[in-house]
Amino acid sequence: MQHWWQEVVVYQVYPRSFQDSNGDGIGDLKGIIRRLDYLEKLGIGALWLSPVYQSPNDDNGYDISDYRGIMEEFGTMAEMEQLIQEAKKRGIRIILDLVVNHTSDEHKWFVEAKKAKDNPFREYYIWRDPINDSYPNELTSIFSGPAWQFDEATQQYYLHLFSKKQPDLNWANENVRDAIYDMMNFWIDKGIGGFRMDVIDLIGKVPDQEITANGPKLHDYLQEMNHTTFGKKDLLTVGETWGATPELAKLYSDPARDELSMVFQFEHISLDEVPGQSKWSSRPLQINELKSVFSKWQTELKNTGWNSLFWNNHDLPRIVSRWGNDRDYREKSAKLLAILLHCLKGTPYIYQGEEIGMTNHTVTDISEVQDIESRNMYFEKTAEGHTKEQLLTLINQKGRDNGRTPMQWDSSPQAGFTTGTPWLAVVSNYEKINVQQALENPASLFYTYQKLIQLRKSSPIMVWGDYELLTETHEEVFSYLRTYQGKRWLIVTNFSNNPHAFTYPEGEIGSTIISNLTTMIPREKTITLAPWDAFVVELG
Ligand code: TEU
Ligand code: CA
Repeated sequence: MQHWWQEVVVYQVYPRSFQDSNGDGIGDLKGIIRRLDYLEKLGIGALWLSPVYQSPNDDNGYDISDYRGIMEEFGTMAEMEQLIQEAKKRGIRIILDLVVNHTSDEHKWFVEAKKAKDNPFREYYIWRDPINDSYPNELTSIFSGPAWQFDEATQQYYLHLFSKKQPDLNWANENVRDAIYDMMNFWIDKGIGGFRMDVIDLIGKVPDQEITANGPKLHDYLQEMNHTTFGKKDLLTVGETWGATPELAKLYSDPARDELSMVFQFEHISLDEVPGQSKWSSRPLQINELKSVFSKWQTELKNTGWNSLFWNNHDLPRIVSRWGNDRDYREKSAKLLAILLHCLKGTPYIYQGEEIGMTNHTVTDISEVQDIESRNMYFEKTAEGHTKEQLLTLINQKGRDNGRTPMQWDSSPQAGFTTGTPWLAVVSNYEKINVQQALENPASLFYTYQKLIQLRKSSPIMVWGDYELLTETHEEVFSYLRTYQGKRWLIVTNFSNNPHAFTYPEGEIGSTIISNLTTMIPREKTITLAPWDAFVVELG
């Protein structure tokens, strides 16, 4: 069976940074509604909204205090409903961010739970007695430090795998699961198109055995969720699963198992980290490793399950600054990255600003950093003796604020994002890199993305074709075939600053489907690819 979510491109909006409508420096729902025509022009079929629920913003909305209320800074429930309707008119479905591994410590469940050991909500969370006057075990928080926080009043620790203002829910408790399914149905009834599920691989945790990801009950819970909520509705459901292997991804996305549409796997994303070390470690990307990771996922999920395709999200540095060349070949390398990713098999995701080639930004002092993960790392490592310069270099490379700077709409002050003072500084290159100039230039990156999205609508081969890696290439040339019903597409990319020779495989070279070259595609048997060349041709 074919599903709508296999044929669309999804666009992620980080509401805080997309478009401010009232000058308070914070993006909001009205701002998003105002920009729907732009998204329609791009051609997307779904919009993943990072959390818009009520939240004290310890982790920018990923700490939810009321799942059925809208954050005041973002707007009202009426505006949320309007967004769903206005998007629908433009063929865009709204995908909500489902953050149910944890709540905010200001959620009424936790406020109750904290009151007493015998409070009816106590077991909504994970409480343990101290052991030898200290932490129950060695579990650590993804945002630095121990994962256990002591509560003086009741003399127990609660678990928080993220910040201490994000206590983990106890999924082993049936009441928790029922309350969450109810909440999901509340949103489904409002006409949303699906859910992106935050760190969903953690909900089956067994804290006493120090098991966090991929716990024994994880898939039971997802099947129960599927049957109780979205199962019969053909919604898009995508799980965020940092530790997924293809084997695990098949468990999640095999339609016969009634779980999710697909997951975000992060194997490619970790390729410039030192194996076994944290996200802050780094080493150069090897294109050959990227080829093998993508090829493995394409091949393994060929018959069972479905891939998601992405370079960016609100937790990651900008791809053009990370693996492209934002200094000498910004637009060209960004076009290569777009063509390479969108021609793979799976559902592509674009993160706001990626379509105009927005870049990382540089800070010179920790006071400029908003992201809790970066800040906690900075203060922890400072205490361990690392220098300010060392730590800011890491934050400039990998810090999450890189992806969260305000959307660059035009060359007016604050890039057209706000008339006030933005909550996070606009990147200084906004006069050159912005939506307005991208729309005025027919050769811009924006139109490469628009064309890739149009092609997906007109070419079944792009959605359904089989993938085959061409291995007889240079280690910096990534080239592959897609084949479908007797048709073949050849994708050729020179993922480097160096020229490389490329020899066409057997077959007649047909028309050009898309390219980032300013000239015609050379058609001799062996050609020289210039740095960052990328093109797709039909192959007879
Ligand atoms: O991210 C999960 C997660 O593990 C990230 O914290 C990740 O390790 C890190 O950001 C990489 O830089 C999700 C959300 O996407 C993130 O924004 C939230 O902070 C986190 O869950 C907690 O809800
Ligand atoms: Ca605002």
